[in-house]
Amino acid sequence: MKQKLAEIVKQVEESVKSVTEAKDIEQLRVKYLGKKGELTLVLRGMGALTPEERPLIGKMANDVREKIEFLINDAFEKISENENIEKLKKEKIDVTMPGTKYTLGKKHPLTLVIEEIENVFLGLGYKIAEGPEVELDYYNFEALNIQEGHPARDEQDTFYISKEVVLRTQTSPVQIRVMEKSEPPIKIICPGRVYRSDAVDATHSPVFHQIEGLVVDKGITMADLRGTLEIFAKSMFGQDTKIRFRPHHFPFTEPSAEVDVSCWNCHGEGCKVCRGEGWVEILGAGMVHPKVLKNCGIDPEIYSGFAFGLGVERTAMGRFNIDDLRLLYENDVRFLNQF
Ligand code: 2NL
Repeated sequence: MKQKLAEIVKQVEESVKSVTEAKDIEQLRVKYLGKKGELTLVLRGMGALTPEERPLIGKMANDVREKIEFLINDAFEKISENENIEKLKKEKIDVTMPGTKYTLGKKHPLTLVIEEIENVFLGLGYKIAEGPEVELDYYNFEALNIQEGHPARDEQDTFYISKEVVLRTQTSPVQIRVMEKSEPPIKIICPGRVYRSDAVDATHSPVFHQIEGLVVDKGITMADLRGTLEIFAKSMFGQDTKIRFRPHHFPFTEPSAEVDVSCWNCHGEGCKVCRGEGWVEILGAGMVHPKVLKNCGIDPEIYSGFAFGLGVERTAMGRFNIDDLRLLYENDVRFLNQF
């Protein structure tokens, strides 16, 4: 039996030398130490030993087990270390290789202008309101006192989905919806996409952006409108900016005005930006027409309000000195990266 045990140790010593893969080591472990392994078979024969021999052989068998375990574990460690080294060699990274270039996007100039304007009015306590781009003819025209037969309602100018449904031509319908649903005081601005049936050129696009503002409360006057637009113009174009009102006509305001700001480029001297005028038109505005208030269930005897509208593309073109509106839609990254 002693001899048998010694033989097993020798066999293991030989086997571990020739093994090259970790999985083969596991096979050796099963072969020698497993339930049906060689060592177990020898130990089964212990019953035939004399009581004197038994503890001696028992101790020997334990020593042999320890020895085999040591041999196998040692071989396993060496082999897996080698396998790791091989693996690392294969996965070696060349740190001198050029990396993957990630390009970080930027906000579109129209988004920049919209956010800047929103921030001015949020600072004045306004809320931002939004509404549908596909709108009922009633909200887009009728409620705004733009009557049947008005040129703005012509199919030449407006995209009609059906007789009663249009693509909104301004964001005023959002304001109508807010007035219908809420009680004054109302202080909102409505930014959004609007549509008009225009051919594309340097200053026209069938899809463009507008921001309208509306304030309705007791005792609102033209002076409030003027003060508000002055604060707005100064924060957008610089503290030395002046504004001026020119009489105009809109069906939804009375009185109405077109609003100019002193040229941000030449400060009134006259230049290319203002075409020698010293002033640049940026807004339309006025006191909300009493009929419009009435259409929304607001009593014009108690309340009054002002409203204004501005074109975002126009403002962006002025702000960033862009001479062709089409640049804003072509999305050439060489253009967009400049803002
Ligand atoms: C322009 C002119 C303007 C308004 C928009 C408005 C809205 C309601 C009632 C009354 Cl709900 N008015 N909006 C008022 C005056 C002018 O826009 O030239 N926009 C580019």
